[in-house]
Amino acid sequence: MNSSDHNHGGPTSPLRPAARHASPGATLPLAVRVEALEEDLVGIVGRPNVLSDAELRAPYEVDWTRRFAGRCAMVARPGSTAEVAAVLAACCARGVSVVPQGGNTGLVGASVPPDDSGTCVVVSTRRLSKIDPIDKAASQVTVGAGVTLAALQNAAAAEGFAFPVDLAARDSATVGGMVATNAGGLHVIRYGAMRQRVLGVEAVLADGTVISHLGGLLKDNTGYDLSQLLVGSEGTLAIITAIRVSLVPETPHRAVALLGLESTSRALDVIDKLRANLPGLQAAELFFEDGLALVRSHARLGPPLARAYPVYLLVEVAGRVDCTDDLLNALTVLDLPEDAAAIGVDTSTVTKLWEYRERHTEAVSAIGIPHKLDVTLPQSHLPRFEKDLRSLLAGRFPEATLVLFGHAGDGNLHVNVVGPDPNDDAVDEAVLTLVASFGGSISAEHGIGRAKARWLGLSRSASEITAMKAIKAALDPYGILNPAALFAGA
Ligand code: FAD
Ligand code: 2HG
Ligand code: ZN
Repeated sequence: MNSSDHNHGGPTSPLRPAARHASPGATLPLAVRVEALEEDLVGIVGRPNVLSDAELRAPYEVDWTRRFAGRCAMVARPGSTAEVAAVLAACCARGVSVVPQGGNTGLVGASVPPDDSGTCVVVSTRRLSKIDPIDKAASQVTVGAGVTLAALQNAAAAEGFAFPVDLAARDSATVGGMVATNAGGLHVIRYGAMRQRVLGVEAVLADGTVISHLGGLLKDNTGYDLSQLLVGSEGTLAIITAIRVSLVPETPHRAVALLGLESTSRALDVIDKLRANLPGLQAAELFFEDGLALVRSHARLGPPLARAYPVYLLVEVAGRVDCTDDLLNALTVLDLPEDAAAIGVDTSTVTKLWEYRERHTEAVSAIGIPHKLDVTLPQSHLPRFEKDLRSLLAGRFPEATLVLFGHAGDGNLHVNVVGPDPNDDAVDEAVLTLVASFGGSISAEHGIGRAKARWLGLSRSASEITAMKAIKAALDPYGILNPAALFAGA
């Protein structure tokens, strides 16, 4: 490991000596320790980067869904890896817990304080926003954890590359947060999720120790892969400060088809056929008639097709040369009625067609605070799961509105349930139990966070959870990093 600081230009204030081996000073009352910590943090990141005023803290204390909120003592905004290290060393020495936060677009409640005690520190990574020059020979780049997905995508495009993980929260979600959640998104069928793009990370452990492995070597069998261990760790093992990612060649030509279909089974059949005929297929997104109606009324959009269909599938193909004919030829094989497809090849039509799918999340939020359940099923079980889910909700939660959509090509459905009290998790329990009965996963891409910690055992065995807890205890022995995430009651 070398311990180079990716953001070496950052620190302006003198760093306090790290209290690495001090055990949390638990002998003093927590309120006294938190007060002393504020002075420590001001000494590390400077007064303007310690937000303790309620109004300044507020945007960091509630999550995107509004279902999860809490209160912290302060928000610390370090500007370099060295500052993150000093902040964590100080929090560890004072025995004060830390919630790492990037863009705060996470959907499982783990980026905000877990309760109203006002005793934790939110560490925001947004100032870690440096993008190194692209290593063109290797098709790689190192970026700070606070770089947004859109900024990384734009930097890659400027040099003829693409960063192919994509999601609707691209303007706010940070690369660090996307690594911490192993974000999936819209192009997993072609390029995989974040895990497949991460070649190495720099991170700070709970006691302030920096670990750094940003060399980007393709072959590197030198023991445990600590970088991959941090992918999907949801801020429970370390704060990621920089990431080395792999890029792909830019594919500037895109073509999209929005198809109206009669059933979910038919949508899966279409996906199978397109996969076989379209090597450039990069998205296969599913939504339903009621979800489309909600999006259309929220976003004031006209109908995409001449008539309504029960099921919609949005498919996208992209390449280095025009791929419109590829898409049209592949659609011919499907034998669809003529008016059942809307095609987009220019940027404006492509963007418009994507709106019908991408705006589901905000349209759901506009009608209430959802129970948001992000699940994967073995693909062949999707139609049966959909049927059982609809009858389960109609029978047990008649007041519920279900908005179902997702990445059908990955077997990933987003189950949004609005109506039941957001503080009552009976509906979460019922849906996740149904998912487990199909051999599915209770979290496809958003993570476990706070929202699903109680049900981790539905997807992971007791011995797996014990092994995960052992790793947590080894890297964060005082349990100060995101204590409410992942493990219930940890
Ligand atoms: P945050 O919300 O700030 O944090 C998320 C988690 O990561 C928390 O546990 C936090 O503690 C931890 N964390 C953040 N930064 C760090 C760090 N530097 N080091 C250690 N831990 C850290 N997700 C998908 O997978 N696919 C989608 O298609 C998708 N679409 C979305 C669309 C919308 C409109 C919205 C609002 C969200 C969507 N998401 C999607 C969810 C969200 O954008 C992702 O989970 C994203 O990865 C979160 O990034 P963030 O920077 O906002 O992280
Ligand atoms: C998406 O695919 C996101 O749009 C958000 O993962 C899903 O809002 C949701 O449930
Ligand atoms: Zn998604």
